[in-house]
Amino acid sequence: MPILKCWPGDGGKFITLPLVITKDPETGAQNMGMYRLQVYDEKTTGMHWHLHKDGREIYEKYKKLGKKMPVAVALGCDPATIYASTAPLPKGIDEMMFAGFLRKAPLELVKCKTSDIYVPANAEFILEGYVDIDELREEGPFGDHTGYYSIKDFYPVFHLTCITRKKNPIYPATVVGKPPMEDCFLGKATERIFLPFLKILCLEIVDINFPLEGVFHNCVIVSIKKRFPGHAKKVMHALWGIGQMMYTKIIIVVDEHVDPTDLSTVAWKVFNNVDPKRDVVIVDGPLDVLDLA
Ligand SMILES: [Mn+2]
Repeated sequence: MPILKCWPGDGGKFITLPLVITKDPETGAQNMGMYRLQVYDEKTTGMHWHLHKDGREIYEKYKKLGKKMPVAVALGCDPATIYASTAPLPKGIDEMMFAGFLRKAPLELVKCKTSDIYVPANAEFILEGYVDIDELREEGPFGDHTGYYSIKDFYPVFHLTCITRKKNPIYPATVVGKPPMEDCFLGKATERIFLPFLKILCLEIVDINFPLEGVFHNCVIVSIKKRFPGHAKKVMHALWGIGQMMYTKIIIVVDEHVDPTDLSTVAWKVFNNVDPKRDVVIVDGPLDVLDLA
């Protein structure tokens, strides 16, 4: 496979668009997430699941049970399915079901050859294998979507035991780096697809903009229908309480007549109308593992 080494300081070649599929040993529910795979040799890769990710949580369950963890990796599916693996869904919502919702047609699945995991039937390649619960190996560095290298760290190892593929498969890849890069548009899709859900949770939200330069989790501009003093602060705390919005470092709240995507107007309002001593709220909270500060 033409697996890319994207940047000169990268620790090696990385599979950058994998759909990593795992099965909860307690509930049997599947999870599909996009976790990069650093190629170590012909049969092993890194398994880069961060502390906060669903795949990692399932891994912790296998660890408790003392069992080897079966893992399947789909490479090259339809765009909705690839996107769904990156979507910040609530825990327990099946990414493949969500892909079916986006496609307006069910996603056809097929059982792996060597495990009970179900994988998208339209994938170009399926990598089957396992993660050993006692094994960690150095992973990285990797030129990340922040525009900086993520430093080396220890992560689990994926052992490849079986490959199935289409007759003439196409290997998919993406290159991330200083924004705007390819992944920015996955992020923008999330912004639009999830806005209606955010509006259900926070009725006062009108629109939202994650500027590309903020690498999504760092900054959000939100416009609201303000009804009472302190309303902006209520919205900030609500957003910090919703899923991956917890990583947001900077939230800028504007009135409903300001378009959050009109950065010039947002800057004009903020620079002129903010009394920092009164209006800026500084709180503590969790950060993404990739945070550079
Ligand atoms: Mn999930």
